[in-house]
Parts: sequence; structure tokens; C-alpha cells
Amino acid sequence: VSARLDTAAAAALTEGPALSLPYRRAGRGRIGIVHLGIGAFHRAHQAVYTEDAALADGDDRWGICGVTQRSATVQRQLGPQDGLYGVLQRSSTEPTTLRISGAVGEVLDGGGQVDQLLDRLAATDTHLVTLTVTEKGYRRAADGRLDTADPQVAADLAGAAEPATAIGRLVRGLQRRLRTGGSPVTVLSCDNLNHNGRVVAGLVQDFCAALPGPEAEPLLAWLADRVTFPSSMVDRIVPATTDADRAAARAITGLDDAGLVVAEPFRQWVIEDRFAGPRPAWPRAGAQLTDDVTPYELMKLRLLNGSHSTLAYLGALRGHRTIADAVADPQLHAIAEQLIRQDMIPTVPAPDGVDLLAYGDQVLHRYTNADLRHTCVQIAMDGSQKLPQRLVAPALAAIGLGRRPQLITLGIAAWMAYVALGRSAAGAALPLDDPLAERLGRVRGSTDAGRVVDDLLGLESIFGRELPEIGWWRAELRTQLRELLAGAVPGVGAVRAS
Ligand code: CS2
Repeated sequence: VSARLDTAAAAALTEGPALSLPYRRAGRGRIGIVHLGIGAFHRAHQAVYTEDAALADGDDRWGICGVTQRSATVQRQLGPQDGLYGVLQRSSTEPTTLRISGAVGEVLDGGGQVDQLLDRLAATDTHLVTLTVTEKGYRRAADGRLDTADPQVAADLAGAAEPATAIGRLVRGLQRRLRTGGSPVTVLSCDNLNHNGRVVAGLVQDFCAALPGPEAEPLLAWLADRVTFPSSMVDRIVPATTDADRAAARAITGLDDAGLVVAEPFRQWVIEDRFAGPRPAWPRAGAQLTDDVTPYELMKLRLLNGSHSTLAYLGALRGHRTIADAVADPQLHAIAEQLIRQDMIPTVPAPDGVDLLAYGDQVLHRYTNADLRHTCVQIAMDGSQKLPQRLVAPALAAIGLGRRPQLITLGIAAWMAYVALGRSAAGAALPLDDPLAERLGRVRGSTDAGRVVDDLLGLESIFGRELPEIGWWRAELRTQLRELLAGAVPGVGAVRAS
């Protein structure tokens, strides 16, 4: 049995080629950031940038208060470790390295420690509230506005003592902030959504507008004046941590780490430069500030996330376990490559100085990282929340350009086949992990492509109204789905490997 990672145990470690202990040099800052949704992604992305920024300029104001969103697990993992956790970096071409991060100074259970959370959100030392609550965490209705029919949203609006939703917690905290001085604050979304900052700003406004007038008015005025909601594009592939990862980390430190996360070497963060107050020196850690993040978001959501989801559904159907396995399948590789090149790139305005072809090739190369073991079913999760920005919007954009985006259509068909079949070609069960699982379950077991298409295209929150009304596109989707339901991958004959 090994000892568990914490400050005392880590004191015996020494840095070397495989192990870095940046928190010793950066120090552990006082809390300046509240992060809602302290999952693996945040710990391998923003937290690392934040610690690197502190290393670069010695500013000690940016410790992170991480807030658990749906369960207190991360608190149980990090609490006993003084917030320390490892980031295990794995690549097929470079040696594995481990970094012990000290960026997280405190972990609060969003469910059980509401008062502390609202105090943190109100504190004058808190200059940033950041979010990774996943697509479904925003609770949007089909029209993109706050879903006030959601029982938890309704309870939060009615003044639940312990708000349960991210927006409910955020607004209650902002209310307390206004009451206790109203200093400016930046709310920064780091989820994979188009113009995520505008999305959060809109939802916060919807929430406020639904409050009684005397409560709503001063809040809305203050928000307009002192609170900003920049958008950002985030990128780093961070799969679920496995026992093998934990063993690899233990081999380096001799310590058990319940909070370990695993990530690829690549990371990118592009942030709209619209801060209400001070911020960490993130640019010194490699983050990019820009006036317009839109081209970066479109590039990443479509070239990366769109192809990721497509590979995940097609891969899972074919019995591939991981994305690396899927992309090693020559047919799926050719599909992903052409999806990126033919269908996605024409819909994306290239960000300044970025070569989209090279970016797309780099994405495909990142997928070949076999040491990450990123499973297809993990990426397949929450398809109803991911499809709109990853596949539906680009399909419409391509059609608007007069194109026939067959490979995007194939990605959508693959999702439908995944939902309807519920198992791989080899018969293995494929989990339907999705907030709309009950509704989607209506087509489970059906092998009638026409019926599945008609039923699922009726989901306006996923497909909107425009795309389902395009007759030729609908017919093409049906054809592709028919082949998938029969166990084939359509169009592969026509897809040339380049
Ligand atoms: C993935 C993303 O799980 C998924 O849906 O597509 O989490 C992806 O790994 C990240 O966005 C990469 O930055």
C-alpha cells in the first residue's frame, strides 16, 4: 500500500525529467478564481495555465476555488490531498511525464456548501468566475433560452435555499456580490459551445428577468455595468483516468493520487479580451487573447469536435474501443479526413495566420495517440447536446454554400444508428448516456431508417427547424442510416483515402 499524495508526502519528492512540482516554485496563491464544474478537463487545462501564469510573473492572487457541480467526488479526491493532484501527460511519441499541480486551493461541494460558495462568489478577491459544466449543464430550452420548465431551474428561480443549477448558483452569488459591494467580475465559460460567453450572459439575464421586479432591476443594471462574459475556445484531450494511469503515476511518485487526470501534450486556449478586472498572466502561459474568438470556436468545434463525435459513433458501432483504434481503421480515417477537408473547412473562416488544412491534419494526428485510451463511448455521451454545434450547424452552413456535406450527414446518421441499435457490430451493448435518453429510447431497437429519421429529426432542440425541412438532405440521411442499420458504412466506396 502506498501513501497518499498530499503536501507532506510530496515534500519528499524531487523534480526530474519525468516529474515536475511547479507548485513549489509558484507558491499556492490565495483564492482569486471560482471555478464551477471542477472536472478532469479543468484540472488539465485552465488550472495548468493558471499555475504557469503564476510561475511566469509571481502573482499570487490566483488560487482556484473549485466547485463540484453534480457530485462531491472531486472534493473527496482532492480534499485529503490539500488540493494537490497530478496531470499525467501521455503521448505515443514522447515519454510520459507527471506534473503535480497546486493550482486548486480549495474545493467546495456545490450541493452541500452553498453558503461558502456564495461567499466566494461575492468576495472582492474573486475576480473571475469560470465554468466547465458541460453542454447540458446550461439547461437551455430548444430556443436557446434558459429552460424555466426544468424543475431544478424552476426551484432555483423560486428561491431554493440550495440552488442546484450552475446558472442558479452563479446568479445567487452575483446577487450576494452586488449586495456586499458590487465589485466588477468576469464570468468566463470554458465549455464547447459557440459563443459560450454570450450564451452564459443570455442565461444569466433570463434568470434575472424571471425574478421579481425589485430583485431583477438593480441586478440587471449592475450586470450591464460591471460584469463581463468573454467567450473562449478551449482545447485539450482529457479522457477519463484509468487504473493504468494511476499505476503509471504511482510508478513515478510512489504515492496514490485519487485526483489524477490524464491528458495529451497539446493544449490551446483562446480568450476574448474582455475582462471586467484583473486576471492571471494567462498569455504568458501560452493562452491567446483576441478581439474575436468566433473563428477559433468554429474551427475547433467543427474540425475537432465534429470529427471526434463522428469517429466516436462510427467507431463504437464497429466495435472499436478508443478513438485511436477508430482512427487506425483506414475507412474511418478516410472518413474523418474528408469530413474535415471537404465538409468542415469550407464552413470555417480561418483565424488569422492559421492554416486550416494543417490544423485538421494535426487534429487527426492527435487522435492517433494510443496511450490516451479515450473511449468512443465517453465521447458518444450527451450527443443531443453536442450535435447542434458539432454537426447540425456546419451541415446547414455547408448547404448554405451550395454544398452537399455527405460526411457531416454520415456523422448525424451514425449518431442515429448508435441510438437506435444500442449495440456494436459484434453485439456489445452501447450505453445511451444522454439527458434526452428517455425520449431517444423511443427508437431503440428500430431498424426502419425512415421511422428513425422522422422521429429523431423532430427533436427541435437538436436539429432546429431548417435542416429537417430540406428534402434532399433528409433523403440522403435516410439512405446513409439504412446502410448503417444494416451494418455497413455508407459511402466508403466513394471515399478515397488521400
Ligand atoms: C470530446 C471533447 O468528449 C467529447 O465530446 O469531443 O471532450 C474533446 O476531447 C475536447 O473538446 C478536446 O478539447
